[in-house]
Amino acid sequence: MSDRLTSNARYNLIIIARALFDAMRFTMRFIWQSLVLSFVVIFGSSLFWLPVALADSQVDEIKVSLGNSSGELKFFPSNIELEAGKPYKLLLNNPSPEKHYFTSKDFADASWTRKVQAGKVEVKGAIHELELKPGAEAEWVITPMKAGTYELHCSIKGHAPAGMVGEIVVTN
Ligand SMILES: [Cu+2]
Repeated sequence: MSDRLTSNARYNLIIIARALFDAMRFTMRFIWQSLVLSFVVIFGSSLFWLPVALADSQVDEIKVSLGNSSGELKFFPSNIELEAGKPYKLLLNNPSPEKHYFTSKDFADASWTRKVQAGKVEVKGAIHELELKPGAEAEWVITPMKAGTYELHCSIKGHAPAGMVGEIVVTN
């Protein structure tokens, strides 16, 4: 009699242990599945947003030629449209046979210059105008900070009256 009870009790213990084990396994599987799911959701959404983040970090490049190879005294283009608060890389070049200036003091004052690179030289400090010799190129990384219409000209004598002027329009 006592032997049967003991074996019954042992049997019950095994049942309980197995039930506990099953419950634990179920819980572990549930936790794993939730982990994998949240992993997929988090990574999936970050992959989805990645191109947006990359696009935001890209700087718009704007090419401006000072004069042209046939010696016209103009900026190409002469009208530059920018958005305030957005960074730009102004790629200036001089394809003409003579020296020109990119002069826009008020625009420079209303903007934040990150760097100016000309040749292999990086220029720091306040920039109001850039001198480009024939064939020269310069890179001006700038963020306009204030909306407005700013005049642009070449400060070589006679060039502005001959038409070497332009406008930089900054909108909000
Ligand atoms: Cu000029």
